[in-house]
Amino acid sequence: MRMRRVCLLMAVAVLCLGAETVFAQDSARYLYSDVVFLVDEDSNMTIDIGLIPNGSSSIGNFVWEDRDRDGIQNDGDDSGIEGVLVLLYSKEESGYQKAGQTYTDSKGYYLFENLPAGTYIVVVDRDTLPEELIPTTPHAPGSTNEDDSNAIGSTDTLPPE
Ligand SMILES: [Ca+2]
Ligand SMILES: [Ca+2]
Repeated sequence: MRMRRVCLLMAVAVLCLGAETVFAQDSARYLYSDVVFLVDEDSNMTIDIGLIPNGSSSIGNFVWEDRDRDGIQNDGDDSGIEGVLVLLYSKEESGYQKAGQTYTDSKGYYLFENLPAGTYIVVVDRDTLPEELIPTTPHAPGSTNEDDSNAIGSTDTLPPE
């Protein structure tokens, strides 16, 4: 009699697991497992929570001193600027929200990885730049996306509008 009941409950558990596979894709706060049935003095050490990065996209790349003032990254391997605070903002329904921050490395490079698809703005904190430097020409004539500058504006308030 007892065995028959367990079989029925296991069938219900399988049904629940199928439904929860769908829920696992949303962004709600709490993750929960499939149903676990324990009898007296039982032990189940197989309930594990697997996680993956929320996205496979990335944004970078370079903060540099445009020594010849042409708006193009052609200023030598030592033109990158280290230690610049770079902030990432993601566009949400309520406006831009901070999504991360990092510092440029010793060569002037920065990278935000494992991002979900979306709309973003990269922000540089000028307080972390050498004082004498101002932005060069963005999207300069003769440049490409790979070697141009993307600093198109400035603001005293965050998030940017
Ligand atoms: Ca240049
Ligand atoms: Ca660029």
